[in-house]
Amino acid sequence: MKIGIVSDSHGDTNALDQMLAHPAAQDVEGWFFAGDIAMDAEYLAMITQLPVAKVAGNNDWPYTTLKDAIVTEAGGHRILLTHGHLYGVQFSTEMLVQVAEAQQADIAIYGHTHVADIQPGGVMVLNPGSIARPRDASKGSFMVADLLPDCEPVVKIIRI
Ligand SMILES: [Mn+2]
Repeated sequence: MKIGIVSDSHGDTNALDQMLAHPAAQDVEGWFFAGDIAMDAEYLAMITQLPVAKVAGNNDWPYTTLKDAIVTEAGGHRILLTHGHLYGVQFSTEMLVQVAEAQQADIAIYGHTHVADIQPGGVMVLNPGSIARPRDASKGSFMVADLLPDCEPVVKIIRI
């Protein structure tokens, strides 16, 4: 199963449109949105008509009913999705990994830092960066990941 991962669009639906027009996004079967801002996840769901897993970011507070973290299954994997600000991701992903392990998740997706990140391991840690306000390059980024049961996910960072 191919999933798309995006975060921190901060209301920039043009950036989301650019992402959706990218060749790498064409065969995505479902999206993971790691927060900031919640309305953009709804936009994504409306435009794509695909399932969108979503959580609240720090900029969504207090105007959202979304959860801070969810665990969901896709492609034979168990995935923790969170914005990450509550787990101190700007300093370290250690707590994020601990929370994922406690939930028997083998993938942890976060956002908030606006810096794309892939850390292989018992819990694979993924941050798609920011599609709209990148801090690690001039162009925004998102990810696509191929998920097959009992296989290490194949993850790509895509710049728009
Ligand atoms: Mn944030």
